[in-house]
Amino acid sequence: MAEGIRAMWMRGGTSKGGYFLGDDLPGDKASRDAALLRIMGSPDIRQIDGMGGADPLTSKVAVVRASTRDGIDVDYLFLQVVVDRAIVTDAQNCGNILAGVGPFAVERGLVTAQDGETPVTIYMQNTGQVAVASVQTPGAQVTYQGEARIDGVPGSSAPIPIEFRDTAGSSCGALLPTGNVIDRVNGIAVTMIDNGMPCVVMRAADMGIIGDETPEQLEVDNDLRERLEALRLICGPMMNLGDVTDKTIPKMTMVSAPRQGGAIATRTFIPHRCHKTIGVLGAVSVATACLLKGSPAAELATVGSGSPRSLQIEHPGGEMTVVATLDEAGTVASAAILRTARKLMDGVVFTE
Ligand code: NQM
Repeated sequence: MAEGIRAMWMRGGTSKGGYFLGDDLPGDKASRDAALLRIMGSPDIRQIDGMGGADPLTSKVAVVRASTRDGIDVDYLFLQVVVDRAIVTDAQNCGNILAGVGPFAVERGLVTAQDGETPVTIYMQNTGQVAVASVQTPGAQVTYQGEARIDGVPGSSAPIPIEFRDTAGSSCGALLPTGNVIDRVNGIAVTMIDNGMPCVVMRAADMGIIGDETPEQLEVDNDLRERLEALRLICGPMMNLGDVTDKTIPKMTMVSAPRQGGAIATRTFIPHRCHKTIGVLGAVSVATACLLKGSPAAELATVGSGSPRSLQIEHPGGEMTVVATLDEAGTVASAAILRTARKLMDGVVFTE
């Protein structure tokens, strides 16, 4: 019988996926990717022959190792396993799957738990940046139980606050890779921005939608999807991302005035399915766009004042609060968000 590969399945924030120790996966990239496609059941829109949930948000992988970097506990590589194509890509990061990395690192013995709370400093290999997650460890054991609630997940869990530093230009080399707060692409005013996740932010109204539609309503709008993809393929190279045909970035966020007392309302294509909520680093990038004077997002947003500042980014499942610390110039110097995670399965997965 085949031996299988050791894996933990976890919900991280509003996403779900497989968490692996680096040494438990095949060492060469081609064999690793072949194994992950097999494990998830890709390519197949139903992922019926694998662990993936037939949605980009549940077809995700974290590869974690003890770090040799100064001041860093673990290195985290995020891999998106595309549902309907034989693609495994490291071109994007994921702040939701990141939420499970701290507890996973403690559970696998890469970080020694303290009694109470254990900070885990994580180097995000996809973008070369650092995040610090605080894991609840009463009696030096990870607990997933608690009172923290995040929109998009039923019930409550132990809080995992995560702080991001220096995320500007994570993949594009600069916060505003074109140097402009606004560019016009195919007649649409867009902000191309990267504060942890490359995003193209535009007014929902300019794309012919209201901005309060459900993801399902937007996903059946083929004309909208085609126009978004045409924009994305032009914006990718302008954002220093090269040809993005086979990449899951940039994300396409359509914004409108807030409906629930937050900072802004969003609908995001990631990039071919509409997100049921919003990505973590996507929310940080959109919050940053709201603070850029003259941007389409800033015109619609309610941003308050002072620093640190809480910006509630509304999405189809509720809101995600980004706590932004601003520098003297009013740009975001660091950002924090609250996530939760849950261990679902610990065992082996098979590739035969
Ligand atoms: O932006 C989905 C998610 C994400 C990414 C996506 C994420 C982030 O919700 O940091 O978390 O945009 O593909 O997991």
